[in-house]
Amino acid sequence: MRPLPGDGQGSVVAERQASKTKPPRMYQVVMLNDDYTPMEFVVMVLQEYFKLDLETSTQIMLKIHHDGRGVCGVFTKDVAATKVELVLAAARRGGHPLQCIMEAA
Ligand code: TYC
Repeated sequence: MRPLPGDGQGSVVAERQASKTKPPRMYQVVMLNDDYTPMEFVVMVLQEYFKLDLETSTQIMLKIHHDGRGVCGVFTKDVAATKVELVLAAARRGGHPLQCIMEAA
């Protein structure tokens, strides 16, 4: 008779293997400064699309305003690409030149 698994006759227990799946590459979404987009709009975008609170959003907006660029968050590739698209679409709807890019983290 064929041995049943676990009956001690010919069944083999594989040792747990270390995971071979690497963590996904991450991407930071970066917003760039310009002279025309209102500060309030940038703060709204950070709250709405990056789920940041008012204080954090204001700090990031001011960092971008002073340094020329700032990181809004770090995400997997698809999520980062979607955030960039949503931000750019909202900016165009509002008639603002706001620029947003993604970079490998
Ligand atoms: N520099 C803009 C102003 O003075 C504000 C601004 C901040 C614009 C961040 C874009 O990503 C930006 N109205």
